[in-house]
Amino acid sequence: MAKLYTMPGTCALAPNIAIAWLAAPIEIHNLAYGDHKKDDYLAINPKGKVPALQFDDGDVLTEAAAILAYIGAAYGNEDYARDKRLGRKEAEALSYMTSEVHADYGPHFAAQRFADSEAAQQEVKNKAYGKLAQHYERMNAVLKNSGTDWYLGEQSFADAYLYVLCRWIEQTPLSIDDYPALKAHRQRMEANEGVKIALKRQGMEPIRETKSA
Ligand SMILES: N[C@@H](CCC(=O)N[C@@H](CS)C(=O)NCC(=O)O)C(=O)O
Repeated sequence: MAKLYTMPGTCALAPNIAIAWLAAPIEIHNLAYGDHKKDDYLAINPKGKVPALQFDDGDVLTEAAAILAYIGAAYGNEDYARDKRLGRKEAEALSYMTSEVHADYGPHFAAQRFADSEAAQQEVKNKAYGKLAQHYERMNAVLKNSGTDWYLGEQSFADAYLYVLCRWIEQTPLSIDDYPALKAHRQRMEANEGVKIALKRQGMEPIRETKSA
């Protein structure tokens, strides 16, 4: 069976949720923190990051957006076909969330990759929080304007990734209270059975409005 590599607290939760939603025959292998930099895993994904999807023949697919596209195409209904509107909008949303929003978390998670001194690191972090605030503002508006419970007006994997981002905000000086549509989305996601299954598989707890993403 194909295997998805995850790690607690990470964006691998999004494909993990997708697998739960579609009951896709993909096993979850939850790495302990730190194992992603060990030789055994580096032989699977030399980038030393999660998620990675390993197929039965040994081939490996990395990058959350690509993995989600594969899961949708292989196990989703026809709306996931790339030429359908939901599929197109989902690809757009996931590209934005992975390459823009996640990327702007870089200075928060690993400030040392961006600057040397503590003061300079704090400065890049503060800049990043400003950019993240703009992202959350935008995503809050998209969700609100959808007029539905779902980011794109219908359930899609963008909701799974959005949930990851709405967990991470707890680690920052930003507050989910400033983004009411996102806060309500996060609460709905925590009540979702597939999300509960995925969280458990990844050794994670729901937020329950505490400061512990
Ligand atoms: N561009 C990659 C980013 C993957 C990524 O940064 N994963 C994080 C967890 S959310 C990770 O494994 N970080 C470990 C590290 O950088 O040491 C994707 O979208 O899948």
